[in-house]
Amino acid sequence: MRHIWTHGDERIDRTGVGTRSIFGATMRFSLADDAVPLLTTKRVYWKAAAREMLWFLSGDTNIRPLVAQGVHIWTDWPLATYRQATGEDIDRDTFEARIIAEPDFAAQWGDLGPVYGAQWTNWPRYEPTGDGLFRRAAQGHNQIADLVDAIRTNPGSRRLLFTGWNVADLAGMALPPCHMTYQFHVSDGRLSGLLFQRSCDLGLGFAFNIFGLSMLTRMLAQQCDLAPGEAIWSGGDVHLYLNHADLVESQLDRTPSGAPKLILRRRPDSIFAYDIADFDVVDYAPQAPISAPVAV
Ligand code: THF
Repeated sequence: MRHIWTHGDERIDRTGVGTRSIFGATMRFSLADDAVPLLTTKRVYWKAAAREMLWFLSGDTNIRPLVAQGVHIWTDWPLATYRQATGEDIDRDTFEARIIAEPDFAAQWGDLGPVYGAQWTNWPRYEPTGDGLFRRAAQGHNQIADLVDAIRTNPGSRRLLFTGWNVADLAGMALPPCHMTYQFHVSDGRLSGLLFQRSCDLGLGFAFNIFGLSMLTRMLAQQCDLAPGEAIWSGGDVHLYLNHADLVESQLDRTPSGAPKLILRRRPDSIFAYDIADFDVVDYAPQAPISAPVAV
């Protein structure tokens, strides 16, 4: 954070907010003994990040179940689309209340298009119709189910990966995937996860994305009877938004402390059967939360 804030290349980004950015960065964290990378220089709402990861795995792409659980991190994109399409100056709380109360409204305005969950569990698959044509199959490729099978049956593989970057579907997405490719590796009975993230909001999203990677790696390790290895994170454009000065400077003034642990309380029957109550974070005593605006 200090390096980017001091030496980052200042540029105008897609959102118009402006960033300081570097290109290419790697971090690695041990997941051994339940260790989990979770910022202590501000409170991170890890349950929101955990609910988001479970929502990806459910295959859902509508914000409705998130909003119903009090997770607001995806609301701003459908809200912007709604405001633009209708010209209505609806506030965020009213929009979220309608998403929860009115299923038709949620179906029309709450969907993000074929984003993470759709590609992870239902990547479009085509089958021949018999007359030289192809039609879209009812069930696509479930990359997550295939990954669990592959880790179990072929742990030495260098193809233990899934990706959300479906080129043909990008135009239909509210936002093309940022944390786009996850690769896994088994060595010495330990499972490590590596995430390639093409674009990283280091002030807000990163804390969620690294927690998600770690949680998913732990779940996969548990399902495949492996011990947790490392969480390795690799970023393309890694940036700090210029309107995050308070967030950045307050955190740089603080000293990290403590060693939070992620506990998996139960071993569900499948990678798709986890519930938020199956996760706990202990030994987490962060410093005060710092709020900051998200660039849409
Ligand atoms: N766009 C931008 N500009 N930054 C991102 O981090 C980001 N994401 C997702 C999609 N587009 C993005 C959305 N994920 C927060 C956290 C994650 C998000 C979006 C927003 C956020 O505002 N966090 C606050 C509040 C948390 C809460 O309300 O519980 C925080 O203080 O952490 C990156 O995946």
